Amino acid sequence: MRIAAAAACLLIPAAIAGPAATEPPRSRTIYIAAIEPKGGTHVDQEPFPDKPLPPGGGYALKKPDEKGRWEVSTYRWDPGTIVVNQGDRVTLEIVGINGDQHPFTIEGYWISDVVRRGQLTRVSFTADKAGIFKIICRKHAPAMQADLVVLERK
Ligand SMILES: [Cu+2]
Repeated sequence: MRIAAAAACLLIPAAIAGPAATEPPRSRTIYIAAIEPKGGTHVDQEPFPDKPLPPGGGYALKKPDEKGRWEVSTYRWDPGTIVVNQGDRVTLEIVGINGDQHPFTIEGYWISDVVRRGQLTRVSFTADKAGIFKIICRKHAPAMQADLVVLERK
């Protein structure tokens, strides 16, 4: 009885696996921007944070200037989640808006290239592996990551 219950539990993850591809493979172009959201205020309104942000280039915390204004910023891929179906022919068209350059790798597909400000970088591939793959900027760790979600074709 106890063994049967344990076996049933082991079967559940397969039964509740994520969403699957529901349409035939097609070509998709996804438009992405490398951006740098920023915020700032004055020490009279909000004190400068007493804890540093993680190192790696993905976050920047500027100390108060001579007038007491301080700023925080991060680098992002926009959008941060990209969903395609397994078998799709995918083109990522990435424009550099903020930051001089973004050397990046798509984990699992092992595609690497560089995005430069004011330029388009296009990478094309067939999404033949299902799963969730990080698009990582190696210059702005840990924050500048997006998820490429490839829905399994069953
Ligand atoms: Cu970057």
